Amino acid sequence: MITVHHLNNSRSQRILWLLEELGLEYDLKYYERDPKTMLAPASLRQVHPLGKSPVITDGELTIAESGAIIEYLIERYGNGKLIPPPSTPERLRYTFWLHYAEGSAMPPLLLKLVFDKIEESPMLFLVRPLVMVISKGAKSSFIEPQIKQHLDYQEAELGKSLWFAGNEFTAADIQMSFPLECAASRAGLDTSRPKLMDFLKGIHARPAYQRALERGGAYTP
Ligand SMILES: N[C@@H](CCC(=O)N[C@@H](CS)C(=O)NCC(=O)O)C(=O)O
Repeated sequence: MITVHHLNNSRSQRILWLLEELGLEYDLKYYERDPKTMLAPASLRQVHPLGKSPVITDGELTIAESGAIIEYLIERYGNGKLIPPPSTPERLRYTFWLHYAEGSAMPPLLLKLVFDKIEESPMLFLVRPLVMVISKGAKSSFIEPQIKQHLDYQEAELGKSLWFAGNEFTAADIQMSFPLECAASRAGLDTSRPKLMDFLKGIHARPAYQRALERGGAYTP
């Protein structure tokens, strides 16, 4: 039996969604973030040394990293679903987006989150102006232009087909959901990029997405 070690408000929501799309049975083990640090509890390190979510177990196997988990589930249980046929242009696009989501789209979004948190955190009155100058400088000179470049690129790509890998919905769309949801909630993704907003509307309406939310609990990335 597949067990998903699920951290609230996290990337593991994507794995629940994938399992629901594939119609597979799975067990769910819940972990709660520390409300102050937002880190996962130490108990998650007993499942995998990195202590990050998602991580799944399946029999003797323990698999971490969203992209690797998606590849495993699709290959082992997918029966050809949610993946374009091999040696097609769509398959190459699928592989690209599967890696791009965590490898390229997430890093600037994560940097923005870190700098936003720094700006909000309590600090000595005298050091605040200096911290603000450094943080705002990093955001305006590097982080925000990077986010814009990625969102522009994603918007243009969704102008070429209905979904990221082509005209069929695939697991690459599931993988891309998290950076887009993060961008919409805290990095300025809005209706000025209609294709991306339609993408979000489309995935949120999917019954499997809704079922995953019911099982996973509150989700506000
Ligand atoms: N690239 C990894 C990222 C894993 C990751 O950082 N997960 C976050 C949740 S979204 C986490 O576990 N955070 C809690 C912590 O770092 O303690 C993946 O896609 O699986």
